[in-house]
Amino acid sequence: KSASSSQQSANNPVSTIPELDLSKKAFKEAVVRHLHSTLGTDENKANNHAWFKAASAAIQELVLNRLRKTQKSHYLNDTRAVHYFSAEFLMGRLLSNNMHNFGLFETAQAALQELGVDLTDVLEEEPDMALGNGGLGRLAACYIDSLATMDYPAIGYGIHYEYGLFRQEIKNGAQIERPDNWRDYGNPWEICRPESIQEISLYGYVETKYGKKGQIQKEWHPGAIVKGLPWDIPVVGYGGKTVNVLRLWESQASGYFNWDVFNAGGYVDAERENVEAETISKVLYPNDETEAGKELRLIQQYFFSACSLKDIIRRYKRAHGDDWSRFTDQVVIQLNDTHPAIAIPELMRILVDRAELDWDSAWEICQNTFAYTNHTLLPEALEKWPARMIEKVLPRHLEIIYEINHRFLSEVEKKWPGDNLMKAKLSIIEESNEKMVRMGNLSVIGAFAVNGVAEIHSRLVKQNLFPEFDALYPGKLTNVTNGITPRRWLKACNPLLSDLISKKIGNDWPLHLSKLDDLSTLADNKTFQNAFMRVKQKNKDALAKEIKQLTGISVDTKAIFDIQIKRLHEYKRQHLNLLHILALYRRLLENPDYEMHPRVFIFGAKAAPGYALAKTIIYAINKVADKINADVRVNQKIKVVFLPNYRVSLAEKMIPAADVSQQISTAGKEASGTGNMKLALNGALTIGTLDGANIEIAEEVGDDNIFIFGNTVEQVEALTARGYNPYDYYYNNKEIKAVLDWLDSDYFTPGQPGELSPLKQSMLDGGDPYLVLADFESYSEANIRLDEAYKDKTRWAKMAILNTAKMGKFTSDRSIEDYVSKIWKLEKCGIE
Ligand code: 4GP
Repeated sequence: KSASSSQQSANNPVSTIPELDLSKKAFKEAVVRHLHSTLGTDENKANNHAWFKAASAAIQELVLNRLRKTQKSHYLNDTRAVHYFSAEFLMGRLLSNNMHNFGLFETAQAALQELGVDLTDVLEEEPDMALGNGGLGRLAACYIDSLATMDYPAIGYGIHYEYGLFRQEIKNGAQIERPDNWRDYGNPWEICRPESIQEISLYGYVETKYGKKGQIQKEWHPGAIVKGLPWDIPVVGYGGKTVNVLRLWESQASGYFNWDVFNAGGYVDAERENVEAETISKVLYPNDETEAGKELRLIQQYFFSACSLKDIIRRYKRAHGDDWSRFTDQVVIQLNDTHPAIAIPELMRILVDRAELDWDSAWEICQNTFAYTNHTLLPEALEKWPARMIEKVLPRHLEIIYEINHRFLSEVEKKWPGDNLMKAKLSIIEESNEKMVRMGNLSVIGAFAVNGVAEIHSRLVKQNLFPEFDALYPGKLTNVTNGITPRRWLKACNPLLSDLISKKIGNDWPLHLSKLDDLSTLADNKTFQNAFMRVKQKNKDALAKEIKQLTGISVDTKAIFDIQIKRLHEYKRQHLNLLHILALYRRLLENPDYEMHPRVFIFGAKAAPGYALAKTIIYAINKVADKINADVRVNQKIKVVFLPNYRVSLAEKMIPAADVSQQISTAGKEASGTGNMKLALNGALTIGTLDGANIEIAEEVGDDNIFIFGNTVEQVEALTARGYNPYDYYYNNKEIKAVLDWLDSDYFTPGQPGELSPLKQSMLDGGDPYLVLADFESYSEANIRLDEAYKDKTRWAKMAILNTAKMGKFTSDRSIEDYVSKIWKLEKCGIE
């Protein structure tokens, strides 16, 4: 047995794969070899970044070895695979994750230590791969981890953005956006695959021709051709057996002359289009869940969808030639939201125009290929494109969309004869001032399965968003509750807790998360409670250091660490949290003996650059923080911290240290949430509304172990129907009035009164669209319950343990099994 095997700790699963059974010595040699011959430096000169590159290269050797074996096995077994189309993959860092998934983390740590290098410092050198905005992108990353872990043939398809989500700086309290140069010093994981370049077309016009049998044929004469260069990021499954791929497309000028434009005398224009090709994959659109409606974004969506489809078809044809009859046996495509929905008419175009299948056969293939996940009910977030824009960029696709719609509307006519209102509602085309193409409707019509992401969300998708589609296509709409990978979100990010858990219940919980339930029997055990809370304390100590370093703020690590981390959006109600902080502040000023356990309110959030009120909320949090943290009358009791540049790697440091998880969206607005799962898994107690996955978390942990407050979906609906008036709350609740009025003063923004007034206005004259004031009192009460609970250390420890113990349901492995059994119908393909 090699050295590494004998060193396996309780937390490190013994790899069953010989080539991964690397000894410390072998790993050391590999790192040094890469330091010398890949990086051209040596042990004496190397800085942490060089060590990071060398360590990554050493791991990548193993990764590529397993990747080759996986691909060979999938090829030989001619497997059915899921193709996960997503405009966003929020991957974070990969080195630590890959080490953990290979079971080599501790070996690597020891090896580097012998070389005089601290692995923790080395890991800090890796830039986050932030190719996503938030929930939907991080979900995609968790899902490809689980797919590889469970040996399912799968490939992620997306865009190789040159700049990921902006880097956030805070200057005088305000958010500043800086470019995210994540590849400035190269990326050790990605593999460029010029041999798999694809070309896609844009613009131009459609010619109608007549075939030999007099049939109508359409030919698209594109105005521009763009090259898609694939970059592959290996996705290592836990245990290291399967390594799948995330394939990201970079756009490049094709070098082809645009003859149509050239012939018309437009030489300059032809050149310009070549240059523009490169801008397609330049930046990730920072979403504020409102539709930007930018032509470039539509082109991005088409670009990666079309490249990916070509790639899939190339692979299919290699095995099956021109026989399309097996296509839907081999291929299922999951559309992660509507962003890749343009793939539906694109596949129709390929089948009808290129493969010359008749429409009905093509449509049958199409409808059995796609499945669609909806991630939000916010009406402003449901994508619509002006028909005129699609006509310009993708003239043939607009024709195809019209044809799909025409045939679809005759189905509607059959079901609801003569009902024109129904037709107008379900039509893919919205006949508004400007004709719009509704991508949601297109997705529901073109997919064989549609799912929401938590029970309540899927119910609302059926009841409120697509009720008629549910009647028309019974069984098509379904639920798959989101999940998170416990490898990244417990094992890797919280080693102390992982070790403790493994010592108690064995080390296979990362693969079988429901095993955590075995901890329930220890929830009352004093020794275990102490050990559990000691871990929490150490994690809080570590976060306190990080806070000090990032913001200069000192926090009391005996205080309650109360964390709200997520994109900044009014529906997520960071401002409800803030109003409550202001209320506490006032209570303490009025009564210095006001009873409360010291609490540190910690925020992390990026606001979309164009979302003014979200930026005002960030500014307000920082200004309130400045004031409170400097106010000796209260700062032993409350501190407020806004950690800049919230991202995956920062989340990994914050989550293990949380006592309290804030999940306080307006009921009915948060589709699921996944941060709620990560925090509870790490032993934080949720204060939350009956929204999204909070409801399912409450079911799992039990009402005694969560702090639920606020209006339910039904109450929100009733309140809105009655005519909600925020002024009722403003005038009837002195505390609400006082804290809102406070925002008008210059107390928090000395010399600049009114800077925070837009926030107050949004909750009064603005109509308080997310019912902050309606939930304030109930929220305040829930906070008092929470404070009470924290006083009783034994009770709190028990509740925290039970939160960790009861999170088994929320492993992304379970979500993937749900997708597989309900939608994808895949079989595992193990590698020898
Ligand atoms: C998010 C939802 O807001 C969140 O509730 C959900 O957990 C997540 O998707 C994954 O399903 N939506 C987005 C978006 O990220 O861009 O619409």
